[in-house]
Amino acid sequence: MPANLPPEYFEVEKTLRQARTAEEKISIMEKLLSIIPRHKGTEKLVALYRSKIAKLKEEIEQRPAVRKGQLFRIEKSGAGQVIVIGPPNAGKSALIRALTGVEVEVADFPFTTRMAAPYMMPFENIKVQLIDTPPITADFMESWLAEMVKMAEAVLVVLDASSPDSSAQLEVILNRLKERKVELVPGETVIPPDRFPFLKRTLLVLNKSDLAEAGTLAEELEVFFGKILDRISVSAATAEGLETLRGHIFRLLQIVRVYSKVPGKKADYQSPFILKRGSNIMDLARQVHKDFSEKLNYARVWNKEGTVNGLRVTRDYLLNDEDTVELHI
Ligand SMILES: Nc1nc2c(ncn2[C@@H]2O[C@H](COP(=O)(O)OP(=O)(O)OP(=O)(O)O)[C@@H](O)[C@H]2O)c(=O)[nH]1
Ligand SMILES: [Mg+2]
Repeated sequence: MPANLPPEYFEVEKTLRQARTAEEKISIMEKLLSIIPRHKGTEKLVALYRSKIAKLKEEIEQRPAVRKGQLFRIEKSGAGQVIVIGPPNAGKSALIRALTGVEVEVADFPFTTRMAAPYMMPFENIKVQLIDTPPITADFMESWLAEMVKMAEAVLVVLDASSPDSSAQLEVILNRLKERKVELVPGETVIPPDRFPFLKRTLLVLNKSDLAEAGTLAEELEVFFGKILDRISVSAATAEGLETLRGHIFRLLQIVRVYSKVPGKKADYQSPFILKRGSNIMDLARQVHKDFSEKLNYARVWNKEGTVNGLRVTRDYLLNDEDTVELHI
């Protein structure tokens, strides 16, 4: 009996040839299983893929522990580190390419990205470090990925808004991280420093908004998850929503930019000091110079809006984004 396989089957089957790792092969074969129509003529093929997947899973289980425990960290750079995670093919790399202008490898098959890699995203007068990562699936997550999420200041979860699998994939990601003691929380959450399990401020990025099927994911997520995380619709392909996304990423970091100035001179607006939101004059003084932190007498502050204009303040004055400060010994 003929198998009558649809053309999509052969498209995906081609990518199997390029698959190198067991994880990759499993992911592609599962995709094939979801495409193959079920009838007498395809029984053998379905059984074949099932047994291949089972063998590969065994192979993964039996890998030596050293590889599993591999440590991996990326040196922080810029105003903050944001890790970009998600299911295969969601467009994580495409999004990073669109935000940074760097030629990140993007392709139409799963597990294109195999290693974590840092890229710098310009935002106004600062740069934010974005980390591209290999995908997370129900069958596989790199052992070091959860550790890297713990190290980052914030998380972007990229989903393909045109895919019917995205809600289920989000659930897999949330659960996988939870198993490793990482919980993803909304962007405005204030996190106590000694909080355990780790809470990470997160934004859901619903990518591929340019595709016709992309309209319903936001609603679907609302039904499944309620308002657990903030979300934004974008398209890495057309750049729709990307400027808004940049602003969201900046706010996710919960930092303020402060310009320090010498009396009688202009501040350098191109190189702000970066402080955590909630920092005061004394925190700034410590960053500017040891002398200031030891001998600081008072400071003068100007704000962005022009409503604070050279106001004389004490050490515990709370700083706002884009304040200009003159430190006086
Ligand atoms: N239409 C459309 N296609 C997109 C968009 N973003 C990414 N793609 C396509 O989606 C496919 C996957 O993109 P990648 O950026 O490689 O996806 P990824 O999430 O990095 O995938 P892995 O590295 O395998 O985890 C590619 O064919 C991209 O061209 C988008 O906004 N719109
Ligand atoms: Mg990628």
